Amino acid sequence: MAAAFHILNGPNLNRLGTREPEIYGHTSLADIETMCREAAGDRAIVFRQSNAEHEIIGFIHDAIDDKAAGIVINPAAYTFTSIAILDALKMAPCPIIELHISNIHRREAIYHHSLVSKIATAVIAGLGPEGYAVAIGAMDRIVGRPA
Ligand code: CA2
Repeated sequence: MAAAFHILNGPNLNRLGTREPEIYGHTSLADIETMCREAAGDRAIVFRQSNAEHEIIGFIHDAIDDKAAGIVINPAAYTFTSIAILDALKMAPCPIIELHISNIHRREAIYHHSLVSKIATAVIAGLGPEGYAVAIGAMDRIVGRPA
C-alpha cells in the first residue's frame, strides 16, 4: 500500500464554516476531510487539526516517523510566526505543500510573509476549500515524478 499523505491544519480551522464565509466559504473542516479522502482515492490520508503549536510539531514528527509520502499543511496563523514549525518541516524528507484557503497576498500585510514558503515544495492559496483536493492531486503528481 502506498505511503500516506498527511494533511495538517493549524489554529482556528476547526471553526471553519462558522464565520467570514466571504473569505473562507461555508465548508466545514469535516467537509474538507471528506473531500480529501475522495480526492486521495486508494491512498491513505492522515487528517489532523490542532490549535496548539506543540501539537502541530508533534503531527509533523508523526508524519516523518510514518514515512509519509507527502505533507499538505495549512499552518493558519503559525504560517507567519512559527520558527518551530518551520524547523520541524525542514526535517521532513518528503514533499511539502503549503496551503491556504484564502489568497493571503490579497489580505492585510500581516498575512503576506510566510515563513513556511521558504521550505515548501509548492504553495497553494486562494482556491477556497477546493484547494485541498487540488493539493492532493498535485502531491500525487509530485510523488509520481521521476527523481
Ligand atoms: O486562508 C487560510 O487558509 C489561512 O491559513 C487561514 C488562517 C489565516 O491566519 C491565514 O492567514 C490564512 C486563519 C484561519 C481562521 O479560521 C477560520 C475559522 C472560522 C471561520 C473563519 C476562519
